[in-house]
Amino acid sequence: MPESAVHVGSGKVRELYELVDDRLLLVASDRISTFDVVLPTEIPDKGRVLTGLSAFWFAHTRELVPNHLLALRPDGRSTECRRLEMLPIECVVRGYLTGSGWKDYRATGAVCGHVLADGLRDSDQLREPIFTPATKAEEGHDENIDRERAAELVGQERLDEVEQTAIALYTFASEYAAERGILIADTKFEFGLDSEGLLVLGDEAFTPDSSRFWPADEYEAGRPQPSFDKQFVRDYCETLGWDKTDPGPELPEEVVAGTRARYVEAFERLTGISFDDYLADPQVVLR
Ligand code: PZK
Repeated sequence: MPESAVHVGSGKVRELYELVDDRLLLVASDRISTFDVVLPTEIPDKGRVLTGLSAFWFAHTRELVPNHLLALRPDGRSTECRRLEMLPIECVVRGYLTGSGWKDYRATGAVCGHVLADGLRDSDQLREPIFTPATKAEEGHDENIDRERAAELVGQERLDEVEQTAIALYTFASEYAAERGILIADTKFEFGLDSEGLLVLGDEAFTPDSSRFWPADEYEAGRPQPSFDKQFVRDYCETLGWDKTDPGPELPEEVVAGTRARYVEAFERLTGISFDDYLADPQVVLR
């Protein structure tokens, strides 16, 4: 008897389907985006790397917070998830000052209501990680909000629980990753509530698409950092004089190969598992 799988959503590089019994199927494609544009060339196995990493982190953080992962399918790119009532905020944690955090700090000295020390530079590590929620934009960029606005959206008690949980997750994963040569500059979580109103981690966790991964051995504050995964793509695009509007350029094979190797390297460093072993049996990341 075939299983029904109605398509219910598209992300830039992922698809979401409805299964029976309040389960969802999340499928990660091999598409890659840069400068917010999805490129016409795929990176082979990128979706498997991200799915495997996310499943690895779900398995390793289940004592900190329950998550929506029910099963990892044999294709290595699809996961069955519990359907949740998603909270209407993006839950971002920053350990380093970059991206929109750096932009807001330069303009106001604060990020989402966190007034920071004077004189910070691009990519500086913060004294402690900060919770910087954002609204979920239908299109365009998410908008950073302060905790008062976030409390209006989810309630003060729930927000306190989300903040404490998000900081604990980031602290755990960033320490784990730093020991393996990868700095997690910042990361985005999406939380939901189960049928009993319990907080559950959804979406993806600590993938290079939901986080900024930096190579630790090249870290130097005061300038933008190279991206662990996408730097070859960005550098190539910068050589073209492309205006960064859709459609993006095709990637040459050496950029594809180099980028695939970086994704695989991130997977292997963080999980300690060979990517070939993952392809042979994705369940290895859950053990
Ligand atoms: C859910 N998204 C974003 C992700 C897409 C869209 N466990 C869940 N329960 C209910 N809803 C969602 C989830 C999760 N995860 C996530 N939208 C709804 C999203 C990936 C692909 F098309």
